[in-house]
Amino acid sequence: MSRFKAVIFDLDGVITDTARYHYLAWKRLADSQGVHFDEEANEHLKGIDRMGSLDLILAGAKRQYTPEEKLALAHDKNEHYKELISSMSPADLLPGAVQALDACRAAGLKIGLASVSKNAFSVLDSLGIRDKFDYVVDAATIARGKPDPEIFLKAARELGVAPEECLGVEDAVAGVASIKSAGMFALGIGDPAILAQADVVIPGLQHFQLNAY
Ligand code: B16
Ligand code: MG
Repeated sequence: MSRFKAVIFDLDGVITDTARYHYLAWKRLADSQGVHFDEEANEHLKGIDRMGSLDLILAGAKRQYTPEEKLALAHDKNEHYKELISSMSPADLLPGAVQALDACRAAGLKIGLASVSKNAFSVLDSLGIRDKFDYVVDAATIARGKPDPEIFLKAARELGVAPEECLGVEDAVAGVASIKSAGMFALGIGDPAILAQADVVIPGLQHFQLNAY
């Protein structure tokens, strides 16, 4: 028995490792603009939406960009990213991801997905797991990205479950903050020193144990 009625998962970094592809696409863009960008800087972009990520990268640029230029750069990055993820398959599921989803289903819990990625539906299809979710938030309908609680609250509302009965699963600092300000229990995936705000942190979903939280 679990004390939760729903589990709401993040996608990138929790179910599959698209962070690498985001990094490669942002790196090419940063290089083209003469802006320094490395894997450490990329850590700060995790869970941050596309335009927010671009603003963080361009903060290191020598000049100002017009809104039109920014849209064009974000578009180019996304085209490159889509090219990179086009060959994804079920082999790109992180260890334990399917087992965790199936354990939630077997326990009778609702399952939601709260990704700010506008590519989330196509990634789910490539991974072959779209039908494992009762509700997937459409990132295009979200006004405020993580760390705002909006996306997790929307998932809970659509699943018909009160926030305090939801378990949120996240790999990003901004994502954990989003879960906590939504009033949910936060399971962090990664390093406890980085995800200090999470209630519990595990290294990956292969360590997911629903009844332990
Ligand atoms: P897109 P998540 C986030 O997904 C990523 O962590 C973040 O790096 C990315 O910039 C964001 O999605 C937007 O993605 O450009 O595809 O719309 O972690 O919320 O699943
Ligand atoms: Mg993530």
